[in-house]
Amino acid sequence: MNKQISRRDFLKIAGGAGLTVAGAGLLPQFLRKTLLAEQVVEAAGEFDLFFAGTDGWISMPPSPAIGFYWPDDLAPANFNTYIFGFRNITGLNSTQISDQKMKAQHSAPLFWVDQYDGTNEFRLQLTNLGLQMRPDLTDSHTLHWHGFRNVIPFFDGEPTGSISVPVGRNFIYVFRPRDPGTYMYHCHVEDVEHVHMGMTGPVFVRPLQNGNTSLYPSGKFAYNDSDGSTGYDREFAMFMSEVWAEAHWADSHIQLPDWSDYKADFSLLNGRAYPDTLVPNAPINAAASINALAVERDASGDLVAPDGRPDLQYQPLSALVTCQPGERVLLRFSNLGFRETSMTLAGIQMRVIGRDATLMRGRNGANTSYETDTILVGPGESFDVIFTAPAFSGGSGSSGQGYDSYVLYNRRLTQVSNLDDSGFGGQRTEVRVYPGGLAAQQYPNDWGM
Ligand SMILES: [Cu+2]
Repeated sequence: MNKQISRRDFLKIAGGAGLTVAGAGLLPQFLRKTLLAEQVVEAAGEFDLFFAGTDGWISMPPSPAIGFYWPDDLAPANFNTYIFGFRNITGLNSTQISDQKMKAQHSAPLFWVDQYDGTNEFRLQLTNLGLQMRPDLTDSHTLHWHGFRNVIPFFDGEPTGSISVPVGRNFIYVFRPRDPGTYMYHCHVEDVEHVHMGMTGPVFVRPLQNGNTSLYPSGKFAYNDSDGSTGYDREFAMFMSEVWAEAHWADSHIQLPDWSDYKADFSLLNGRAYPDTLVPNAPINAAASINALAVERDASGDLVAPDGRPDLQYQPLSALVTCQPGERVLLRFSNLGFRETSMTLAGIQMRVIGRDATLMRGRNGANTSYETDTILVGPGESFDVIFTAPAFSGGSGSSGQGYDSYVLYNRRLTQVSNLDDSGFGGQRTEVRVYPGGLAAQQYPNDWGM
């Protein structure tokens, strides 16, 4: 059987079932035939992406030790911070998949989907590889698409209102994304812990308007704007998260953190703290990056590290922005840390064209976008900003490096320095304007070189 259950059918059935409660004894069988998890899975059929939840190790930049919590004394060579996280295991065989235990990445894999056009449901299968450092925990995982407005509870991922994925099981989430924009996703099981431990990442919904080269030459848009105002040449995810060293140590040492003591030690952009934010992406297979950033994998299915940086093997996504004069650059900010961020792009005005996956337009169509150099992004919020790359000045301050450099950083001292007295760390990166020579972007956060 491969009959698809549409959202409308589901509501009709659920409503109908409710009406029959007082009536004939049809209800149990009726529910059994329509609402069992296995049958929805069966109805879902093939998947577009296959993710795994597991645990693993990442690396924060060297800084003074944080009590006895960090660097973590259980960390394998090259790493210092324990995480829970996701991996993209699409295309791996079953042996390779089980070999990805304790090889989670942070931030979680960047993926994107096309707006629903009536036919293109998006299916993401999730499996649970368990937590290798925590044999005492049998936590399930889910994939919750934060801010998504039209999800039926079954696929929402909030574990008390829908199902979750136990160790060793698979589940296919089915989406019909109707609202373009920048979202974030996370595991919703034990969510303070699983979110903070790293099961968080960015996801974009691409508008139906994409491909319309008469509105903007690239044919790439953030929203269905009808006038080309959200057209862009390059796009970059700016995903924000945090590491509280004590909580990560507690999870690797089978202790319980007290979340009311929360005090983040590291603030991250795309899973990295400055200056690692400037390190290139891990090698990307551009041709395979159809629905997700396809980080190159070795024969065992493990991630290939950025060149010369084995410590960043499980932090594949760069936060450096590269562009050429006159190009429109879309920055997709989202925040799943637990604190508000204050992101400033020094020397370039940004135009806020979307917030929380909503085009900046009033109900009467009025344009409510605005220019600023600073945005305040609360936990769970997203901002879409576009700036036009300024003329190449020949390098005031760039000392012959061949590009102009503009700093993009969090104005909050604790979140930009990580309180390391070297001044390094935190949510800081650069926008580099090259005079020319960059290739067109093939995937988000592609440097074009
Ligand atoms: Cu989880």
